[in-house]
Amino acid sequence: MSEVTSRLTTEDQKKLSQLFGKADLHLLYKASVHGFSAHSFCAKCDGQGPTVTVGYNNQGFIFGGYTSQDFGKYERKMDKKAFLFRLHNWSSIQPLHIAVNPDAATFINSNQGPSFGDLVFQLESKKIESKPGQSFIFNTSDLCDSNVDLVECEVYRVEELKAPWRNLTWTRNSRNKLIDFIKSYKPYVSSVSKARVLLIGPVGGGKSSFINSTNSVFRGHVTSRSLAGATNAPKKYSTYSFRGDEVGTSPPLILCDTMGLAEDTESGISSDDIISIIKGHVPNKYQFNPASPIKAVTKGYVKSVTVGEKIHCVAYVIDSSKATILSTEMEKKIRGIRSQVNLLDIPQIVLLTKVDEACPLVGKDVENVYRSKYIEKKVMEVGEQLGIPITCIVPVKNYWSDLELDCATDILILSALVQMLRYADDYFEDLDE
Ligand SMILES: Nc1nc2c(ncn2[C@@H]2O[C@H](COP(=O)(O)OP(=O)(O)O)[C@@H](O)[C@H]2O)c(=O)[nH]1
Ligand SMILES: [Mg+2]
Repeated sequence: MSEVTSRLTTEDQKKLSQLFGKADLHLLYKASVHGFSAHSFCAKCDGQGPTVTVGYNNQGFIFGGYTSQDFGKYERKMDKKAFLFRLHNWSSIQPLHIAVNPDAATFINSNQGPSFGDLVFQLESKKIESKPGQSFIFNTSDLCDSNVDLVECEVYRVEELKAPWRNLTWTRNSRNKLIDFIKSYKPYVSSVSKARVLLIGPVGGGKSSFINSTNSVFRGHVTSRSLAGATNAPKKYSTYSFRGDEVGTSPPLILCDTMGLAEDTESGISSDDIISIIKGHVPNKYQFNPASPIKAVTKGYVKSVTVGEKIHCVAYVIDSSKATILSTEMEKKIRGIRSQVNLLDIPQIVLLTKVDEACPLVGKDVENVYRSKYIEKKVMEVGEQLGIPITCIVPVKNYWSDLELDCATDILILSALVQMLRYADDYFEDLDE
């Protein structure tokens, strides 16, 4: 789909952003594109954190409300940070800011459209309903010259930066330290020369791109090795060793790429095949057949397996840019796999990809990743959905359109790799005991 463009001019955006301090706006919903309906609004805006709703009437008035709370069906919430506003098209006139009455609750309820208690956007009838006096003290004429007909309604996520919730140093020196860690890493078990990490996740999550990105960082320039973005997703099992100027001829890591997970039971890799990979029975280049998982009698099945051929860490690769990160079916599927992987005592982590797409502040500057409230929210969300501790979730931005390497992007990728090696070592230590 072509990108939906904001109706706010740059000047309007600047004025509106002033009302929040240091914040960026990310357009989630535009009624003229997504539909003047409560259903379309809910689909785009529920659970997105702080948002600002912007209404337009045919007299050129721009007005609306801010809430720091999630929108969610039939939910009533109190929000002391909520406010209403109006921007004026005369640049000399400051935006009007109407703070919430501190004694009154603001009820957020997306049943009909964005609601701020006294101001409700009735999307189906393209009107606002305004009954000032309870949560906010204002005159409808000040907001919109009492012209309640809506020609457009947009909802933006308000992206704010906070003190970093995880500390990373973004210098060349710290990048090089991560490289050094990888170069000097040796698996705890002497019979194993490389840690094997299996990447699992829904199609399009960024598995192949992560392998390409790793290869790029190790080589010192952007490369394209694994088939990223393949529309006809490969059904082959592929294992990747690396080499490169940065890490020498044999860095101690193998990344294993699988066919993606699908929501239904017929397509996508089966849980049985995943367990066979983890146990080391699946040969490189094996063609999966979702209808018939690999068995001991299947051609190529690896019968006697050494520790080095087994998987030592599993990484779930999940796209952070989707409004709902994991559907109920996908959550169930991954939880099912997780419980089997737990029984095998394999450490597991999550790579939360596409953070540049999920949060525009990170898109502008990758160093904002741990300062983005939105990314933190997504980390919590995925942690809760999969029952994985936050410490095991690493946000990454892959090299997907870039032509040149960038220090901050390298640091995120290398941090994820270091985390994998550390977890693999936990596995080796447990084996030794
Ligand atoms: N913006 C953004 N796009 C990404 C990122 N990683 C992957 N992509 C895109 O997402 C699509 C799917 O990625 P791919 O690696 O093929 O996913 P796979 O099916 O899990 O192997 C490709 O078009 C990539 O360009 C990322 O970190 N940021
Ligand atoms: Mg792929």
